[in-house]
Amino acid sequence: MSVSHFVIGTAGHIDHGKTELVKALTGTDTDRLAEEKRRGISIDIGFASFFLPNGLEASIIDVPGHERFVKNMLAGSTGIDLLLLVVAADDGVMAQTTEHVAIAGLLGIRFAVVAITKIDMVDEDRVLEVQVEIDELLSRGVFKNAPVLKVSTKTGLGLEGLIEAIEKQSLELDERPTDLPPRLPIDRSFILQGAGRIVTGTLWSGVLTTTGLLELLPSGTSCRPRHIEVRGQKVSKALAGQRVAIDLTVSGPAPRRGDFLVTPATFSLVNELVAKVRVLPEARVELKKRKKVRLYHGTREVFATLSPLEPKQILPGQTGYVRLRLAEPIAAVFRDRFILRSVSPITTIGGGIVLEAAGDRRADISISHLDALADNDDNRVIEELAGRSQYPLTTEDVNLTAQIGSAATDGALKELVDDGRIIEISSWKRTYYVGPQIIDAGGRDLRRFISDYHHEHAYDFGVSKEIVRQGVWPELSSSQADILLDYFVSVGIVCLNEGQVALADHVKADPAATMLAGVQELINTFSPPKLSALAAEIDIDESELRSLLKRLESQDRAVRVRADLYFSTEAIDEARDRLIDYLAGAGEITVSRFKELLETTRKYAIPLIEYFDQQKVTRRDGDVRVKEDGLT
Ligand SMILES: Nc1nc2c(ncn2[C@@H]2O[C@H](COP(=O)(O)OP(=O)(O)O)[C@@H](O)[C@H]2O)c(=O)[nH]1
Ligand SMILES: [Mg+2]
Repeated sequence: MSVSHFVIGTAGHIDHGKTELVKALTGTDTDRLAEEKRRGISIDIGFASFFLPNGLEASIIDVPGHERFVKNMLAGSTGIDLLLLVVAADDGVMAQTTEHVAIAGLLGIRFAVVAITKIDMVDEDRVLEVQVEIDELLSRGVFKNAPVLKVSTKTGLGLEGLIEAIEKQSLELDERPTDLPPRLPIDRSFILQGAGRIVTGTLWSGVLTTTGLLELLPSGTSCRPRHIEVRGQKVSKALAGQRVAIDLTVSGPAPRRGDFLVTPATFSLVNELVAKVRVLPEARVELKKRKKVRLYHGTREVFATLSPLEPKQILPGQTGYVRLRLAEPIAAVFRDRFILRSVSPITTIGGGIVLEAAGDRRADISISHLDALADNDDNRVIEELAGRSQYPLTTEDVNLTAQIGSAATDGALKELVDDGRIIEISSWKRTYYVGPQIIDAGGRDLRRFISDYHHEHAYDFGVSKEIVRQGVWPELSSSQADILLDYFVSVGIVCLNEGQVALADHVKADPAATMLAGVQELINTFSPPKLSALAAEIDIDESELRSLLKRLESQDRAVRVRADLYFSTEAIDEARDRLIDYLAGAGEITVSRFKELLETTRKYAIPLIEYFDQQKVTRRDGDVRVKEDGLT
């Protein structure tokens, strides 16, 4: 895949010619601070636009090489696509050459071009020696195939070849995901006369536009973008992987380097990370319990306390899983990279990749879970994340938690569903994904819960959805529980009737069916017994009888005429027929005539005739009833 824009970051020891090389390539002097000009060294990061002959547009971030300014180098190196490693032919590989290469590897940068500078100052043998040093340095890591070019900014020798090599490498770069929410680590924040507050950074993911509000993290300050610029041009939107300058109206504390600019409510702050880390072979520390470290994430530095999970001690050159307790919250998500440095003296220890980013401490972390998350195979990661989620996830949820673009997520989910490794649930025209274990466990819990309920309330149809949610899935939102419930209805484990959930086989077997039929028979008369008598007759208590009657009513087999007075639907239909027939002939009817008509007593005739009034079959007119729609 190739890209339309990308970011190059310089790297290398102080005085090796990084800034001079950027100037030779772009015409821009990145040492913009007065102090930088006076001392002739780079202190902070500098920026230059770089238009390549093949039409590609790049931005160059020039970083300081001095040991004391590695912190600034880190702020500049986050989010770069291609490393421009500069090694001076006279000095050769030096301390910050090695350190910068290690940091770039840990930040997940995968492509590099190496420039041996100042070749005008040495003879050819020396250049060959330096080339050997570089090969040795890079042979261990991801940059082992990086092209090495010899240049002099003094004579201009080799610059064309360097540009060609950069063009060639750019064809290998991957587009950054634009279908994830935008996250911009701010590397500069300043007031521009006549404009206002400007922040800049390399957009990690997503698309930034001038519409809507943005949010600064960790402060939570809301702000409104007024203009966005990419390489000095006003744009309506900036894409992931671009250098961005934004003119912001901020209502609150001013943004600072280290802040993230995001869309509101898309990223949460976390206080704890579980991560896979690598300790550099040249680091002279080992990671042990409760080690205090400096953590660099995005453009931010925070203090953290690190404790290894596995192995218990991580030695130089080793990798392992650790838990990091952060002194201040950061907006980190799965797969974010970070660098670790010691507290004092400040040296680079190593770095890692975030596997779990949590607001609070998670107690139960299994190593096999971390192994799956640390895998480079997206399918395995998605299976682990979606499969272990306690609730059904949408494709967008999976995108976000896996930090993978939507096309890749869709493909992976389809394969996993086909293989039966993830279950697909459709509910209310949306599709959700959940792991087979969650479905198995959920099905078991649901069955047990409803079955217990059926035992205790044999004459109820089932149990209300709300009680099921609270009893089986107390930790889920009601819509999440509903999605699972819909699934169990669709696969025939439970049935749902007017908000009541019952086990499917319970409804089929209907253990109360005979009982129901019995009650129905007993009220199939114009003079049904009192509830207490009825209950005694079939040997159940009154509350059970009430549920049976309610059930009959819900099945249209009984009619409740008054509190505690039920007739079978058949009896009601018969009474209505007789009433209508009589009125058709006589035109009106008294209660006592109606009583005779049904061969019952006033005790039943009065509630029944009032029921028919209510049903608009009859209308009271003094002492008599007339047909509601008829004229006397
Ligand atoms: N002779 C010679 N001097 C160079 C070359 N590149 C850089 N320099 C000089 O080396 C010094 C350090 O360069 P600079 O770009 O500031 O180094 P940085 O610290 O890596 O940014 C400056 O005095 C440059 O003029 C080169 O190719 N040939
Ligand atoms: Mg410099």
